[in-house]
Amino acid sequence: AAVVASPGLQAQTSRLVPNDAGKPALEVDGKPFLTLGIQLNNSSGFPADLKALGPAIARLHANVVMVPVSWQVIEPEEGKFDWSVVDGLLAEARAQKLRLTLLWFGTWKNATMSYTPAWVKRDVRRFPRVISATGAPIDVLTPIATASRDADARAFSALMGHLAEVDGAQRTVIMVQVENEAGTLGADRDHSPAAEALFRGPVPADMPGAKPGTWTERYGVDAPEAFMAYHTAKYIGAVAEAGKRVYALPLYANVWPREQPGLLRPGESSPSGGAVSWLLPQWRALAPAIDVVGVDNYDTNIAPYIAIARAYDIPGNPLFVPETGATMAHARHAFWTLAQPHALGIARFGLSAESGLKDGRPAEEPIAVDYRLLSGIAPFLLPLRDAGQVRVAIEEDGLANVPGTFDEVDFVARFGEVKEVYGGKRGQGNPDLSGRVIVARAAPDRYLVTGASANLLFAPKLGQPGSVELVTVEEGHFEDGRWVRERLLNGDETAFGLVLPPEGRSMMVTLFANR
Ligand code: N0T
Repeated sequence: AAVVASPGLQAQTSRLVPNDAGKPALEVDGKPFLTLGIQLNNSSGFPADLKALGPAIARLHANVVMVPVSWQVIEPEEGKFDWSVVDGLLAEARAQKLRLTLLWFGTWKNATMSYTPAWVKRDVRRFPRVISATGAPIDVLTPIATASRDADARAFSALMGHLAEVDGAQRTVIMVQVENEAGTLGADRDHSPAAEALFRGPVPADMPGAKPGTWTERYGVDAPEAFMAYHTAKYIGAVAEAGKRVYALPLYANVWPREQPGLLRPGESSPSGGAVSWLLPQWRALAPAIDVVGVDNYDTNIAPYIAIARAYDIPGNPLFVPETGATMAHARHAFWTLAQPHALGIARFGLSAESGLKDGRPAEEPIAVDYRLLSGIAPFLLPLRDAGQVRVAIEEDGLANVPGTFDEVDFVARFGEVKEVYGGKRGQGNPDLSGRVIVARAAPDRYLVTGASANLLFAPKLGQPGSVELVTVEEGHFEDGRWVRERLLNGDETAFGLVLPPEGRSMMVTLFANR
C-alpha cells in the first residue's frame, strides 16, 4: 500500500541525515525511508495522468511515485510561472495519499534539451547549443553558457520556492531529481569557438585531482568527456544550489551509465559529461548541492548489474537506482539492491495503466511482490542492513543453491524443486529464475526471512556440534514498525526447509542451537 502521511504535521519531514558510513540516509517522517518507487512515463507528468494511473500505482505497492515536472510546463513565457500542473499533481497525490519525488526536466533530459521552453529553444544566440565536431549545432544546450545555467537555475529555484510555499508543511514531495541523465548526446564535446578556447586552455584548478596541464595533456583520449563532465557538473551544481537555497529538500542527479558491453563512445551512443563512474568523485565535488548521484540500471544480467551498482556505491554516495525495468530479472536485482548497506532504494521506470494486469485481471508484477514484502519491513530491516546483519540470495541462470552465513549459523537458499541428487538435496532452479530471499539477523537466535520462490535451510556452522532446530516460525508482516504474527508454520511448510511460495512470504524465525 502507498505510504500514508502520518497525522502529526510537525513530525513530517524529508531529510538526509549523515550515518556512520559517511553516506547520507533518507529519513521521512522521522523514520528511515527505503524508496520503493515507480516512475511515470516521460509525458505523463500531468494531474489527469496521475489520476488515471491511480489503480496501477496501487497495484505496484510503491511508496513513492516519481513524476516529471518540466521547465517547458512551468515557465512557458520567461519569468511568468504557471503552477497549475504542479498544484494539480500535488492535489492528486494527496487524494491518493502518495508521496512524490519530482523529476526536474530542465536543460537536460536524456542528454538533450527537449523539455526546455520555446523561448529557450528558439534563442540560439542567448542560449547557445553544443556544436558538433563537424560544426553543426545540435539540440543540446552547451554547459559552458552561463545564460542557460542562470535561466535554468531561476526556473528551478522558482519551482522549489513554490514547493516550499504549498508543500513545506505537508511534504508530499520528499525528494527532487535535478535534470535527467545530464550530459551531451550527439557530440563528444562542444566544439564552438568559445568551448575550443576553454578546451585548449589549462584544466581549471578546481577540477579534483587535476595536475597542471591542458585537458589533452592531462586526460589524453578521455579529455573531451572529462571537459564536458567538469562543465556539466558545475552547471547542474549551480542549478541545484539555487533551488536548495530556497527549499532544502534532498536533491539527487541520475546517470545514464557507460559500463555496458559494446562500443559505447561518450557523446555518440551514451552521453558525454554525465557522472559516469570514472568521473563520479569529480562530479560529486564539483556539484556539492547534489546530495546523491543515482544510477539508472536496467541490466538484466547480474554481473554487469552489480558492477554498475558498485561503481556508484562509493564513500559519500549511497547506492540509489532511480530507474530499473519491469521484468523478473529487474525484480531479482531490486531485491539485491535493497539489501545493500545504506542503499536508498530503487524505482521501476515507466508505469502504464495496464501495469500489474494480465488479461484485464490484477496480476502482481515481479517487482510489486518485492515492494509488498519490503515496504512494511523496511524500518526494521534498514538498521540491521546498515549494520551488516543482512544477507541476500538471488537466483541466476545455473545458480539454484546460494549459501550464506552469519556469526552463529549458516544457511542455504535453494531455488525450484528440491531434489535428492548426488551430494545431497539441491534446488533444481525455477524456470522463471524468480528465487529471491533476504535474511536479517535480529538477534543471535532470531532471523527475519522474506522473499519468494525459494526454500531456506539453516544449519550449524562448520565445526559446531549438534543441530540448529526451529523453535518457532511465525509468518506475518509489520504494521507501524511492529511485527504482527499471522500464523505459526510447521509441518510441510518447515520440515524440509522454510518454504517461500511464489507470491512471497515473511517469517520471523527463532532458532535453538541444540549442542
Ligand atoms: C531513461 C528512460 C527514460 C540495457 C529510457 C535510460 C528516462 C530516462 N533512460 O526509457 O527516457 O526518462 O532517464 C537509459 C539507459 C539505457 C541503458 C539500457 C541498457
